[in-house]
Amino acid sequence: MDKTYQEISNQSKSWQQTLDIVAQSWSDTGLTFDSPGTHALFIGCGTSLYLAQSAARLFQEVTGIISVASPASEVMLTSEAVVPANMPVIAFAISRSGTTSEILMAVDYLHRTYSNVKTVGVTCHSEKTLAKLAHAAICLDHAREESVVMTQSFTNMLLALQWIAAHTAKRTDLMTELAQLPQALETGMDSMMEFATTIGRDAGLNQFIYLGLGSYNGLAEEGTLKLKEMTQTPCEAYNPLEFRHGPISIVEQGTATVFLVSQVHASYIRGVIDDVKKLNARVFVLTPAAFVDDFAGHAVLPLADGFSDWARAVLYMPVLQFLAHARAVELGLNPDRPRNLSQVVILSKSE
Ligand code: F1P
Repeated sequence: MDKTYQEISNQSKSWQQTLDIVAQSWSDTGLTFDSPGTHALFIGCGTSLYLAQSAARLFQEVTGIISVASPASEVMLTSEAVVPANMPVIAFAISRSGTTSEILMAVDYLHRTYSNVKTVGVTCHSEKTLAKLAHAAICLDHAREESVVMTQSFTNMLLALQWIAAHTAKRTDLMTELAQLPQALETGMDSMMEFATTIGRDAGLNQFIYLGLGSYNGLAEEGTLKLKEMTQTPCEAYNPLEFRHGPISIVEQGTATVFLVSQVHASYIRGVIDDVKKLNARVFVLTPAAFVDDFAGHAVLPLADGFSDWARAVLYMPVLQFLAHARAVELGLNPDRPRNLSQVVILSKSE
């Protein structure tokens, strides 16, 4: 069995490990959002940027703290447009490897340029540069991968940031929900794998559109990145309501549309589903089990009930990861060796 598959399948275990250590890790940073006006900044590259985008939405949603996501490169190249200048900022610098050039350059730039910014490395490699360079670090070494593509590291780092958000907001109800996610994943894993494998093996599908709104948009983007990395399949991610505003032109026979449905937006998303169906798109819906009947006639994967949209976010990801993996295997590709990629992008001195 390839490493990628093992790492996707390991997530209920690694989520539990993250939940076991995150309270202590956050407390050890000594940081809080208690000072009035403190802003949150989330930065990363590639998968870690999509993570930053979801995390910023999730963070602001429950804390009310202004939260911005940015590619790490823009922190140093267009810093005035990204970094709040006159208020305290906690900047979460996300990088599985802790060695990506742009993230290290961004943290170094923040330290040299902004005395109002405290940096927190979020990483799966405590021994690498980021954890030492940043003012503080959240290290999830148990969630690192041997394979190139990021799967469990994405969900674990997101889960840790969600826990910090819920803790900051003093939302014990959400912390309780997060604590139930490993079991929900364990219970749902087989059906997720089966659903994803059926789609991934379908030779009639030639392009994929992932649709997610708000914090789910970063998840949709990350889903497409898995497909690109492992299979080089044409794919794009959109906010479902944005999809009608032009991009819907690309729908044709053989287009798979995969909807990450949140409970509160379900009625809006149903309208988009009707529209793409009329254009002969294939429709796949991931939704809490209680809403399955609302999507009768489509291929639906019921996700665990009993979670708010906010807490359920990471539960969508293993499905999209399994889908990319299944398609890679179907196409005869090795998921552990994606084309043109290595685990880390390190820029040469002149770049
Ligand atoms: C970020 C990243 C990965 C991508 C590739 C290169 O890594 O862009 O998302 O899959 O392997 O690196 P990191 O900064 O999170 O280690």
